[in-house]
Amino acid sequence: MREWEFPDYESELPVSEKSNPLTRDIDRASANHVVRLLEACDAEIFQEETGSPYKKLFSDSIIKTMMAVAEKVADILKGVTESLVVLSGCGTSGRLAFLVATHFNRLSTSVSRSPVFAYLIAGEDKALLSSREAPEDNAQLGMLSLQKLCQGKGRVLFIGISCGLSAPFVAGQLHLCLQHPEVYTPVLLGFNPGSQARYEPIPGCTFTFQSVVQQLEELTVNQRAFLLNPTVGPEAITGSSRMKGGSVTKILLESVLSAAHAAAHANTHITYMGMLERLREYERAVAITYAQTEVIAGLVEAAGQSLQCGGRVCYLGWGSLGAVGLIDASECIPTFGADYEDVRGFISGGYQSLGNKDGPLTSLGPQFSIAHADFERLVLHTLSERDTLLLIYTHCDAVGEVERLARRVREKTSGLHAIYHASDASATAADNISDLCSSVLKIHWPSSAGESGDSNLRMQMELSSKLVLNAVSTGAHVLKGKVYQNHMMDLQVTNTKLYHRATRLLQGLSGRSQARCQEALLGAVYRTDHLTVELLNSDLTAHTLAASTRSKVVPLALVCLLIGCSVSEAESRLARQPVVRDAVEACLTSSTQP
Ligand code: S6P
Repeated sequence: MREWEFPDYESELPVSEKSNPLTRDIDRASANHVVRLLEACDAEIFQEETGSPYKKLFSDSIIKTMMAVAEKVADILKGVTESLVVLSGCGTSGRLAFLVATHFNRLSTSVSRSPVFAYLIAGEDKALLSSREAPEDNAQLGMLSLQKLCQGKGRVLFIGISCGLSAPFVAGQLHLCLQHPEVYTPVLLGFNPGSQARYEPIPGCTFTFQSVVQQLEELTVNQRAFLLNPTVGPEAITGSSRMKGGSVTKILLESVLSAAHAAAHANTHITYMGMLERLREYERAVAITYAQTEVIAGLVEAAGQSLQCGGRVCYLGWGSLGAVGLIDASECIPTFGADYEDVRGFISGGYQSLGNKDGPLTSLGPQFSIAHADFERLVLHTLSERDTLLLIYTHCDAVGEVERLARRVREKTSGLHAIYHASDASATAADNISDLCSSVLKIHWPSSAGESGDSNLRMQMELSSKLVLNAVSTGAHVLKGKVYQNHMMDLQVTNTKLYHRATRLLQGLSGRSQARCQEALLGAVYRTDHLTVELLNSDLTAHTLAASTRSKVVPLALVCLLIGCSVSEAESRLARQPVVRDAVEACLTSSTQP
């Protein structure tokens, strides 16, 4: 058994919020070591069940549930009109819902079938590209958006994704499904045991996530609801479910939907061995990716240097790999308190290639300019040697266009790198581009990879790119000192989950009571040493809303707690020591000295 699997290891926390013993010292690791630690954490995804108290990805019950859900999807694909498969979630979970739904709609269209997949994300399409953490708390919004989407539909298979079994937005939608079983069949996807689902009351609702899960569990007996919740171990950076949680979400959804697609359109059967093989393909994709640890570490190092000296990291991706880049970049804002310009994604063809349902969002502001043309117009002329640029493409993309852009970037900076996916046959095709780059992560996919078709190979390349980019953006922020031990110190406190996580972090580091830590947190949110009774009594939503306009809330609160100083004194201390990890360490040392 792993240390975190013992019942007394951080026993009050669900697995998704525990800190991973493997990465306790990740804040002190070199780029190379960071990548090896991430590899070790990702390996837990495929850990066998033997000896563990938890259900795992390869557990019999998980494979069988995947098969049963695939059968339901196949029925819908086989052509009942007025039916829909809805994938929904918040933050990364919603972004992956988008990525997967879009992929499978394109696949349906390619075999002349109508698209039946739809996605919902809390905060709508804006949230695909930017941080929108507050709507996650809104169960009513979840219900309304599902109701609106499914108006007039006779049958809906609803797949709600919440890695931590915690998002009220998704709980509301599952609740709606349970109220209308004649239309909806609910599926819940997440990575905690049902007993660890969030039990906190949801304002204005009679249900909690936990009560919804209990109802779902009862219905699983007759296959009127499904629960897909293998445990994959705590995240490398505590609570950062964009990492393992996001990867497993992608693996599970794609395995189920591709089995369903093959059953509906190629007359294959959904079998136990077939499902197992799909999962094994992803396990091999992860191994193929991490076989290149050294090169990935080089990218982490380069990106880390850029962030440390005030430079930027830009991902220039093609096709769905561009979308993977946009997603990774958008997550740095809430996770590390980053600015949108620190890590930024661009996709060839812009919104047309992204395929989001609301179309172009460019008018919403500069961070919504996502096309390569925008990059050339707005960013290219500002590049310098401080910046790191990553080209992300495959042998199937417009290699001539990749070369053209590479040449333009190279005129400005030598910080150009490439992530290039190639099948055996085309492995040497891109040498002109390699010559322009400081380093090339060339991932060769054996012809056996994606045996079941181009679509599967593409999805594996996406996962592989996700792992590399997660390593780059996480590793770069670790090197920048944004992580203390394996905790994100500068997280945004913009919803209740993050508020509670921040309070726990403050308790753990300062040893003060929950009430005292909440006071310090609120002091930092409102930048005051004198919290009024009115402020203390206002509800959490008001606090998380106020926090959305503030930076460095958690580090400030911690300094106040450890030093016993005023908020403004803490602000000047942090200004003197901008590396958050060093500031925290300095305060911890001085607070333990007599
Ligand atoms: C996590 C990411 C968040 C989560 C979101 C949904 O790294 O920044 O945006 O995806 O909070 O979490 P969950 O547990 O409902 O999937």
